[in-house]
Amino acid sequence: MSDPVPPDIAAALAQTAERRGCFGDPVYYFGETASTNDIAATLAEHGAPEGTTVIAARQTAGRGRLGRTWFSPEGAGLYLSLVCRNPDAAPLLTLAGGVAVAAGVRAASGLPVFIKWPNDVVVGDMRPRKLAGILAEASTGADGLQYVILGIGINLRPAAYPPELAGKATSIETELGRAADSAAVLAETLAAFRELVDRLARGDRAQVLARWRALAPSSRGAMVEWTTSAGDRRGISAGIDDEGALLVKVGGRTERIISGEVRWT
Ligand code: BT5
Repeated sequence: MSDPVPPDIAAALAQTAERRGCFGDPVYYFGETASTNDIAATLAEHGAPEGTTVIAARQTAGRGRLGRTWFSPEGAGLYLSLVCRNPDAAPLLTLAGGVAVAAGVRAASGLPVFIKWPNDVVVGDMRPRKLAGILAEASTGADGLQYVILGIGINLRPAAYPPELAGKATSIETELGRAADSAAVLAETLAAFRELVDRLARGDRAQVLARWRALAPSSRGAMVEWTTSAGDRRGISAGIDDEGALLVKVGGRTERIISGEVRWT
């Protein structure tokens, strides 16, 4: 059983109903849950439509990629997951999620945030601090893709981050020096996401990629390092290709990185 949707969220969703389309409709709100991605996946298994949204005030087992933890204390962040079913949009959903969060945060707060490949929303150029993260989890069946759950965590207010996040994590309020309107951040993110997914569904990848590239200056010309089974490698970032892979110049060659961890050095 879900909890009542807080009035500020209900009001912001009502105000943006036309722009956000199916995203945020229906919405399920929980005071506490293990992970909103798990609830959204269970709902999707039971036929929940595209746009179904799960929001929690806190998560007890929020997760990132590759088994990592997403620190999700009460009141400090927005924790939400979206059910996405359009197979044409699926390949670039993570990138679209990053653009949507960046656009939503900018529209609702004015804070100039950027994207760090593949899915970090950050503040600051030289020493980027992470403000938000995106986790796309796909479920495939015999007929191909069934759904993708797009999980989004956005830090709104300062929190007692664990020591390993000190200096690496930040929040909208920390950066702006004033409170963020969390309901507006949510509603603007959903509206931006809807526009991007509509474009992908029409086969228009170019605009989504162009917006991502414009928000991700560090994806070009930065020194990066990554680990392969053959050891550490270094190169200069050279943008993303049309599938969203990071291109890196190593000597005279260009390598294509599709997953794993890249370190900006
Ligand atoms: C991500 O993973 O950045 C994806 C985060 C997705 C979280 C949302 S919240 C709603 C939904 N439900 C879930 O259970 N998850 C999604 P990744 O790129 O692997 O980054 C994880 C790393 O970010 C951690 O290892 C920490 O270093 C750092 N981190 C953890 N919590 C953070 C926070 N609140 N703010 C900034 N950095 C954090």
